[in-house]
Amino acid sequence: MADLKPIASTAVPILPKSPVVADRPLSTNQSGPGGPANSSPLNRRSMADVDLDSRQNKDDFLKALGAGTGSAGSATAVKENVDIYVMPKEFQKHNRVVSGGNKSGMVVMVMGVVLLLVVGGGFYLFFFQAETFKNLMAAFSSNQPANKTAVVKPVVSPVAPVTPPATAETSTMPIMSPLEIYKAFNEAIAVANFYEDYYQAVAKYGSENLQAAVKADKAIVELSPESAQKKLNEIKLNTPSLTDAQASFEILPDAKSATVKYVLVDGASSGTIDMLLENEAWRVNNEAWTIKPVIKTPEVYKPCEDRDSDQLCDKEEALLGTKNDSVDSDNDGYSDGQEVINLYNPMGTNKLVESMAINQYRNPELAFSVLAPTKSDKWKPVSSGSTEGSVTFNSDDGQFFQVISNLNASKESVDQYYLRIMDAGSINESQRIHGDNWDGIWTNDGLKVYIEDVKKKRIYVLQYGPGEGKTLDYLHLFQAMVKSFVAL
Ligand SMILES: [Ca+2]
Ligand SMILES: [Ca+2]
Repeated sequence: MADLKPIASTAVPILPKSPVVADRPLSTNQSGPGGPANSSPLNRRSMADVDLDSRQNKDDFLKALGAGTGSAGSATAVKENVDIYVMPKEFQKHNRVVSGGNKSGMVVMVMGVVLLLVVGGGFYLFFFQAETFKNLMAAFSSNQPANKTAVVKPVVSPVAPVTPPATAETSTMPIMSPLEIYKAFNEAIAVANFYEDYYQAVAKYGSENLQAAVKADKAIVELSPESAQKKLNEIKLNTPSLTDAQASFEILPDAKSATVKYVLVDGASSGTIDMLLENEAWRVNNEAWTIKPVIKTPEVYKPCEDRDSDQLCDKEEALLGTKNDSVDSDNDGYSDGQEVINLYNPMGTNKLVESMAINQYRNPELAFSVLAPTKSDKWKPVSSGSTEGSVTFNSDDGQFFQVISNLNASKESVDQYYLRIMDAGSINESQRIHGDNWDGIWTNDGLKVYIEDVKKKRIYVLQYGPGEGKTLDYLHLFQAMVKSFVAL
């Protein structure tokens, strides 16, 4: 039986060691084509699987196989060719348990159906009732009682909270304090160019009493533009700028009037303003100022940077495209400054209006035309008024040129006008300037000129504002603008 050893050594010990006799052969491999009906790998066993250590069992086994032939040799032949199919013990046992459990099967089926319903319901909630699903999940996670989780919260759309409608009382309460109202009134006066601007400020912020007083004045004040201007100047002079002033206000016990108090930075000037509550808003009724006399010192302006000393500032050269290190940028024998003041283009043979920054600005309503740097997007004109009014050309660095145009109903001469407005005693000949159809007078600081057309229809004021920097960066362009002025 030594020839069986190699076979045994290659056997795969899948199945439990047990006496072969315990596993009854279910069938043999004698049935020819088609093979055994029950040949699944689970229960397929061969001779190799037989426990060869148990000689007695093996011999019995072989004897049983070889019973038909009656010889040991035929038994050996059989062992080479026969497969034995056995159902493993555990499997047989297991099958016995299952086959006997019809009741358990029913329980499993019912549980399956219940599970299916639960899972299906969950899917439905998740996909079609997302809000409810979230609420349920939130309720579960916060361990709320079941009856609370069933409450579906209303869906809140993400819109701004609705503010309750204001009651009649709050909607008519004054929004600005007496101090804020007076401040706005004071600022409106500070930026007023014409008496009409002051009149509008009173209409907006003044009490009925103040409005009536100003209305009575208006007819007299507006007899001529000069008298209106003079009145405005007077008002502006008597209404100090409130920068750095200390201010406070007090609403009086009747709740219908208030007092605003100012102490100016000089410590000696102060103001008391009476305010009244009219039509549910604070109004300026009366103001009284004690103003310390100011000794006027002429404004000090710094000359501009002019690196090549050609009478054209560096900023002007940048605007016009000339060289700030060359006196004669276009090399035609005339200096840059000379060309600009005589209205020629310092970068070519043409007139100044051909320059890259200069336009001919015309305003038929205000009846004038000038050369202005509006071809450059750094300078923008702002117009106000129609028959009378002003145009301001603002630079992007806080400086401006301005032309004011007033009707001259009383045919006042420009000399009279100048002497009256400037409160001056005389005019130097050096102050005079003339155009093709106008006569003008420069102020002594060289930043303003009063112009009258030869028909005395209008008085124009042209002025240059160097801004906070107080540097005369565009003085030559302003002088050129004045020179180019035409009364229409
Ligand atoms: Ca220069
Ligand atoms: Ca030149």
